[in-house]
Amino acid sequence: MTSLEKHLDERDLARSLRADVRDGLTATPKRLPPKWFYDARGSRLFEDITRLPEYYPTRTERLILTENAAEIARITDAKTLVELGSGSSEKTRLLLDAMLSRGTLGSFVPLDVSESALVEAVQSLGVAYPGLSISGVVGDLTRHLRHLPDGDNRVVAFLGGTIGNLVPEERTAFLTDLHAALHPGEWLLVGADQVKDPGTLVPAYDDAAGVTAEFNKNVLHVINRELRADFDPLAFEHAAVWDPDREWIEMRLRSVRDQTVQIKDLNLTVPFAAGEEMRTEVSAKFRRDGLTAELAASGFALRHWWTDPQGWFGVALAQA
Ligand code: AVJ
Repeated sequence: MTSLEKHLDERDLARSLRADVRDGLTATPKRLPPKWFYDARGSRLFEDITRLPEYYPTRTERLILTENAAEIARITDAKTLVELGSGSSEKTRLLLDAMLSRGTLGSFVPLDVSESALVEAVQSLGVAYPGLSISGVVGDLTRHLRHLPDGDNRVVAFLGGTIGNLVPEERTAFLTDLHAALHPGEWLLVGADQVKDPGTLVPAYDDAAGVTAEFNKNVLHVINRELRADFDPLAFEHAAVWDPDREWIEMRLRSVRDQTVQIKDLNLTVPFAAGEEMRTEVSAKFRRDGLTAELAASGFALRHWWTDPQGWFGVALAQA
């Protein structure tokens, strides 16, 4: 049984893209939110990133989940698995398999902003898990948590380190909203990339093959297409910078020359100075204690913590 519920349609998406681009490109310094990377091409480029030698998070988290999915299933006895920002749901299968063999699981609820990614995931999972009720929700994880289907003993999985795309204030708002959407005793399973040597972190966001650079510039292609803009992607350079105070990676696009960009649908002309940098993504890195405190501040109690032998990536299981 599969179904799809929409809390976001093309008009909502178009409206929020316009607002984000107008706000971000008229701010100082300029910025764009990372969620606009992921059109079909951007999602493909991200999949390529996950297979790069420098990009350790995906394979490290997969290792942690492979080793501990059975324990996660045993501890939670999940009846419903909710996955936020599910994208392609390869790691989800590890959890679904473990929860199904435990015998408690009845439904899976993936939530994603991308309707196409969601439809694909719901269809292929529907074939692989014919007995499972799968209800996709097209929505924005910072806005539509209230619309999660009610259930009992739900486990909400937020994997991949995507929580790091939220800045601290956004994380607090997100965790507080999520806590309000859950019943006491329900679960949050969150994957968080850990603080480590910048010599490891920076190449993960600035790979030798240039895939991350293409991914970063993809936001310019998206804006060109969706808002009739004339960004020249060749006139911007990719940069990945470790901020040791805030403990996050920033991806930026640096203008290689003085230039102006027209964004027709916004009636906006945007000047860039040579060397000017625009922030396109924050990818925060965590420490166990800091994450535990953030979870606690939103009402979640950390129950379990798993990591890889090098301590590069952490998976936290917390209870509402
Ligand atoms: C999908 C948000 C987890 O921050 O590591 C990969 C996105 N950006 N390379 C991350 C990303 C550049 C990724 N997340």
